[in-house]
Amino acid sequence: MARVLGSLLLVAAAGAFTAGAAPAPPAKAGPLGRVVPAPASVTPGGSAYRLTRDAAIRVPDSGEGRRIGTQLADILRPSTGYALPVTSHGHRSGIQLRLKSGPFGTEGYRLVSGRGGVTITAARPAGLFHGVQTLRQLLPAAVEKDSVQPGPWLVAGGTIVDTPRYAYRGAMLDVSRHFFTVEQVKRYIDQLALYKINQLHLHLSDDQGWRIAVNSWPRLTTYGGSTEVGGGKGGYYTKADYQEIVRYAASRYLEVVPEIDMPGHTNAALASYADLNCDGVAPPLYTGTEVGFSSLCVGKEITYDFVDDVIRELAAITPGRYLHIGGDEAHSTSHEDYVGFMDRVQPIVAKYGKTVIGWHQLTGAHPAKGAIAQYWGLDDTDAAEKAQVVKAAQNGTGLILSPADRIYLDMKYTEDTPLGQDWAGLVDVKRAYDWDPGSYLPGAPASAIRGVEAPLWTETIVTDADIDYMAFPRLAGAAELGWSPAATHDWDAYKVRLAAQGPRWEALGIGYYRSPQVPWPAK
Ligand code: NGO
Repeated sequence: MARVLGSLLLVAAAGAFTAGAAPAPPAKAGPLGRVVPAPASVTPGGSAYRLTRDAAIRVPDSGEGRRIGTQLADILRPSTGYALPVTSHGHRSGIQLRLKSGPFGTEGYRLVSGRGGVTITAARPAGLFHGVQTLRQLLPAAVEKDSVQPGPWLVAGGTIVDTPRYAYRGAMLDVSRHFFTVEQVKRYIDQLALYKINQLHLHLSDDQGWRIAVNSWPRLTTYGGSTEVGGGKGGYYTKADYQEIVRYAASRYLEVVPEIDMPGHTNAALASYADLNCDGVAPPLYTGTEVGFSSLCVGKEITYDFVDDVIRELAAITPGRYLHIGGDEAHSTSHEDYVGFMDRVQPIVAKYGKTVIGWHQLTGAHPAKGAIAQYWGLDDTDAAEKAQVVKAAQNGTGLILSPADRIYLDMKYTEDTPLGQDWAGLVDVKRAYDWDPGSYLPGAPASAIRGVEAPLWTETIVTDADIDYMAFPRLAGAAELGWSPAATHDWDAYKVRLAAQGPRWEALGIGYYRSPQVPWPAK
């Protein structure tokens, strides 16, 4: 009784009590370090901060700092019901975002919380943005809801100083096997941003569909984009659509990495243009899920005209540094042809100002200077194949780690998982988290490891709910592997921080998999 009364008094004090509202939780802030990905350094201490009705969000005059403050206000206003003016003037207490040179790098930040307010300081806007994501997680999960909640809105006292372990922290969405609209991609971007993922790799072409408009080859989309796995209507992005995704991603500090998979995984292109086929005959569109049966015609000059046009047009609408050229499972291309094709295509990417990323089979050809290989093997991949990747890394090729039996979000969690595949085995939540990118490929120099990426292939994934279920909670583990120092790695501590994300996902409408490995709070 005393506790209930205490809660009611606190709710009244917070000024948000409405008749009939559920009793507020006890007024205690969650621990300062209860954040995913784990911050580099957490020093709890001092009084908690209570966000109140009269608080302001103080921001720098600069455009980006102000925009980040406005994004924060947009998250906090509906659930708190507070006005939270975003201002560069005055001294009202509350949340302050500061851009100031300091040892934060491009993405790091410092967050100080105490009785008088919360201050996030960063050298660059990306750092402020990431600090804001940390602040969201320090506030109660109900802050994510879109209707007024009782509060109280407490942030534990202390200091977080944070900076990422890896510069490349990616997630891939396969929009070819099933097409996802701009709105669906934006929804995923919002989810990724909360976990400080900074690269969105879009798998834009495959056997089942070509998803990006290329003006010089219009049938790629009008015909090649007209279906998907299972025979649905598919779809594609106009250039304006794609640019809208790029813009939205950039506003959340994600860089878009577009992929055109070649020379294999190209049936949609081959079906659209007979000339691209060695025999001059266009195959039918394909809506199955087999891999490895298609290849661009490596010996024909028109193939390189095609590749040049596609890369030129795509590079022109891609502000990011990278262009992914696939290169996996070219089972219908001889080794010699594969090497020759990659030798010709990589310089085209460079000509249009981009850095090559390829699946790790690229290391079996001649990776261009500065190229990055994306490793998607398994723990027990053949030693010779791993050695080839390690050797390339020793010779300067960068690596992105996406081991399929750890981080492929399309793998089933258990035998009973209704969606997904199991060719790489079952990937439960612990398995997805419990590995170290730094030592995963022994012999690869630490400087070669650019980071990690969690691909979501969509042979069996159709809806937002499907994405949610496969990505959450495993995506959070991938984000932590990319961001947090190796010293923080500990499954037992992680699963407690992860469990605290469950109510946040519920508040955000994310239908996650309630893995029995994680001590979720009762719903
Ligand atoms: C493989 C294959 C993809 C599949 C995926 C399914 C890579 C790099 N190529 O990963 O075409 O969609 O598995 O898990």
